[in-house]
Amino acid sequence: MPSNAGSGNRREFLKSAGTVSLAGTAALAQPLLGRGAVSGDAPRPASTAGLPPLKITDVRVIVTCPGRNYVLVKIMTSEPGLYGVGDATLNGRELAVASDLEKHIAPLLIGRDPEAVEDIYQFLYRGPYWRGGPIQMTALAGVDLALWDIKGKRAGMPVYQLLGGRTRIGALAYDHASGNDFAEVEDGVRKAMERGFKVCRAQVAIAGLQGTYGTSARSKPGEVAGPAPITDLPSTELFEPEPYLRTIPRLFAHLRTKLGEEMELLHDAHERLNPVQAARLAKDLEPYHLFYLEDVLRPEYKESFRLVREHSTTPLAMGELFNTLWDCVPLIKEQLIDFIRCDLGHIGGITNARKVAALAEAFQVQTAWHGPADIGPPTHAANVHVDISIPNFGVQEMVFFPEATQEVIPGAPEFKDGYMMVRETPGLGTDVNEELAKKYPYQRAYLPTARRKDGSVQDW
Ligand code: GCO
Ligand code: MG
Repeated sequence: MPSNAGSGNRREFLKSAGTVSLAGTAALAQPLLGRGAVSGDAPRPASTAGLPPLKITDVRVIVTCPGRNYVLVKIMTSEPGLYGVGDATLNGRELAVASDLEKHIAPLLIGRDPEAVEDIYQFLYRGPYWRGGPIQMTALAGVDLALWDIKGKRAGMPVYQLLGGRTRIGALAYDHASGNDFAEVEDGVRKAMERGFKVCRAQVAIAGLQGTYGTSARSKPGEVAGPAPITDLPSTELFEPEPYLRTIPRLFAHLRTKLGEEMELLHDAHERLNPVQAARLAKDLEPYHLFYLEDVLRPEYKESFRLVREHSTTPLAMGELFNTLWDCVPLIKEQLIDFIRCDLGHIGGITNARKVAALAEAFQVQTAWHGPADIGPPTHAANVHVDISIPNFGVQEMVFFPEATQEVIPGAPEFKDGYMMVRETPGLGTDVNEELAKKYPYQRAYLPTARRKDGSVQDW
């Protein structure tokens, strides 16, 4: 039992950015029964022909805030110099995931064979009995990405090669445009077009409401991801469905009149509507031929997608708040959506995303993985490795990371002529500079919240 593995001084890590090491103690506490024989492991023969057996020797959890908070997982192995880096960032609950990784998950990994990616995924998902949820699934994603990174490095191949090889030249990317009025949004879409984007999301502030999702943080299309909303406590926005429902179709009417039909446009309703409002919006947007309408309903109400579907041919995307494969099943198997847009960082990483993608393929649903600034470069890289190796990829949300983030967590995918490209280096292509990370300590930050005019709670 690695129960006491360094519990004392590592408590300190929660107070600032830092590196948490679990080397040594936990490994020594395990009776080593042979290859891979750690607690909860199955004895199995070595599978990597010609290469010596590998063991996880250390798990480091790095919390850093180079512009906004990120949680990185660095898994060290018994092969000198061979390690993997994963991203376990959950916006606004970073320390809960870091603590899960450090206190509960890392001790289980020491001594284990890092090549057994699926087995480790199953063990960590089903092993604790309590399963799913954003905190646990983000922690799993951090581990999963680091393991795929190790596998790629060991094989000497970029991860997409291990997933079956290329199916396309790059991942069609979309940018974000937003503004206080239609002209500002139009300007934003034009800038995205000039930069080479073929797809752009459009969000506009709603007159009379204070703050509107998607119109403040990333207001400069084609530029770096906006600053994290680092406020001591969450801000409060105001939302009313009626003005929102009247404004959005007019925005797209404006954009189509000014920009024509060529540019692909999409919109994120951000889980704020009820079923009949969602159906109305989808129907009213039909003439403007959106690439898709995103998250019209809250994730709990999968059944309600049927109503939206029955009333409109506007393509629908959903999934960034899903945490498991089974969250995706109802919408996919009934073809109630056209794009599944899970967050690889919150559904357990590449291992689970491949299954979601394969399930979607069988029902003619395409992927559109979540790619905001609040997940780190390793997840963005993982998105693209999957995008370019599956047959049913749709589109990829992307951001440009600020310089400080690029220095601390280098290797994010590159943008070229409308597409995202991963680096051709072995593994995921991303890394973490642990020394530099220490210069950017964690800062408490929350997502905004929202209320209705009568003061009641509203989804943001
Ligand atoms: C998107 C998302 C984000 C989320 C954010 C929350 O489509 O990019 O909706 O903007 O709000 O990831 O942390
Ligand atoms: Mg969204």
